[in-house]
Amino acid sequence: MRVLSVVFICLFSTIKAGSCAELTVLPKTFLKGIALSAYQNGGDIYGKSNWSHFEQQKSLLGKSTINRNQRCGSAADFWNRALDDIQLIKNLGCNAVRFSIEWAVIEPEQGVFNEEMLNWYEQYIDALIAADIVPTITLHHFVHPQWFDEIGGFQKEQNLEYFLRFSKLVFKRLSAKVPIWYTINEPTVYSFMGFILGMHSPGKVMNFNAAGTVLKNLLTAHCRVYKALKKMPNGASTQIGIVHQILHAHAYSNWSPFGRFTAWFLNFCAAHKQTKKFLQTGIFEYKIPGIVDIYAELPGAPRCYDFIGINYYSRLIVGNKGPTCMPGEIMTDMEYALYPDGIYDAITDMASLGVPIYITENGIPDAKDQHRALFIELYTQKIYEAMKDGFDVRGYFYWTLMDNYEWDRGFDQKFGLYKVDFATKERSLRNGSLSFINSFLPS
Ligand code: GCO
Repeated sequence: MRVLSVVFICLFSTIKAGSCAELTVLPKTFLKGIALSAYQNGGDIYGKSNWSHFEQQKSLLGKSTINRNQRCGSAADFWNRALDDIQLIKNLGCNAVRFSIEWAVIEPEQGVFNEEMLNWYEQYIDALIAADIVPTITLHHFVHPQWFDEIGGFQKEQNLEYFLRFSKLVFKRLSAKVPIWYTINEPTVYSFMGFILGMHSPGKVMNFNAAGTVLKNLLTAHCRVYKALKKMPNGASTQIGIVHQILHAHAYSNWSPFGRFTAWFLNFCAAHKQTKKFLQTGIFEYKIPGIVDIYAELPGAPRCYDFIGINYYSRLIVGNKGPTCMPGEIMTDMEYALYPDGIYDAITDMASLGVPIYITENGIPDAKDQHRALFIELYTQKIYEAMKDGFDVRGYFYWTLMDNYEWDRGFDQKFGLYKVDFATKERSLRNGSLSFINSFLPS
C-alpha cells in the first residue's frame, strides 16, 4: 500500500513538476548528511553539564521531568564508537555530518580546558575527512557546563563572554579542517522548553521574562560569536550561521476560540516571528501586554550569518479533542503528522533573509519503521522542488544517524536511521532508511 502511494505521489509530482528524473539533478557541492549531537548520542563523560544536572532534578510535582525517569547515561556510546560509526555514515551515502562540540566536556570546570578531548575531536574530524565526509560543527546544542548555569547562564548578558571564549578556542583549534559552523542550535526551543514549559534544562515554568531574555541573549551571543570568528584565521573562508527551528501551530478549526488562542500562544513562545525579525532588522521584541515587554536593538544582526540552518519536522494542530493532526494525515510517534508542504514553506520563508539555506535537521520518530520511507521521500521531494524553483538549498542533514536520547522524552522516540539496542549498543539499519540512501543521489 505504501509503495503504491509512493508511486502515485511520484506520478502526481511528475505531472506537476516535470519529471521525477529531473528532480535528481543535484549541484556537485550539495551536502547530504546526518545530524547528531554528542550529548544525545554519548551523554556527558564527566557528568558536569546542565543536562546531567537537570536529569536528577524533580519537577514542582516532585517527579522527574524526564519520561519514565530515563537517564541519558552513555546513550549510544558515541564517545567510544564515533570512529567506527563513520562507516555507518558512509553506508548511507553521506558526504557530510553535523555534530556538536560539547562545551561541558571541553571546559567542565570554569577556565580549565580539556586538551585531551580537543585532541579527540581533532582525530574524529581527521577520520571524517579521510572518509570524504565534510565535518560541520554546532557550538551549542542545548548543553553547556553546569558552572555556567550556576553563574546565571544565558539569562545574564555578561556571561556571553564565556561562550565566546569557548567558541574562539574551538574555532582556533579546528577551523582549518571544518568549513561550516553553526553557533547555536534552536535558540527558540532552548528558551521555550527551558523557561516556559520547564521540560528542558533548567526547568523553569512560565517565566516569560527569563524566556525572552534568554532568547535575546542567545541571538546576541550568536552575533558576537559570528563577528569574532569571522575576524580569526580561517574566518573568511568558513561559513558561519545559526540553526533555527520552525514549528508552527495551527488551530484545528478556525471556529474554535480555544484552538486559536492555543495556536497564538504556542507561536508566540516558539518565537519564529521574533527571531526572523531580529535576523532581518536587528530589532528584538518579545512582548505580551501586561506580562512581558523586552525590546533590544543590535543593528549589525542582519549581517551576522553566511547561511541559515533550518530544522523542520512538521506543524502542530491544536484545539482538537481527538488526534493532533488534520483528517487523513499520517501521524508520527510525536504529536505531529507528516506534513511535507511545510518544509517547502519553511524554505521560502527563510529565503527572504537572502542567504543560502541548509536543512540542518529533518526526521521522523517512528519506532515501528512504518512511515520512515514515505516521510523521507515526500520531504526530500519537496526540497528538490524548492531547489528547482530557484531556492538556494545547499544541503540536507537527516536527524539522526541512530536512536538517541530525546531530551525529556528519554529513549522512546526512535529517530535513528539505525536502530540501537541499548543493552548491547549494537546498531542495525532500519528498512525505511533505504529511502534516505536513495535520496539526493549525485547526478
Ligand atoms: C531539537 C534538536 C534535536 C532533537 C530533534 C528531534 O529539535 O530539539 O535539535 O536535539 O533531538 O529535533 O526532536
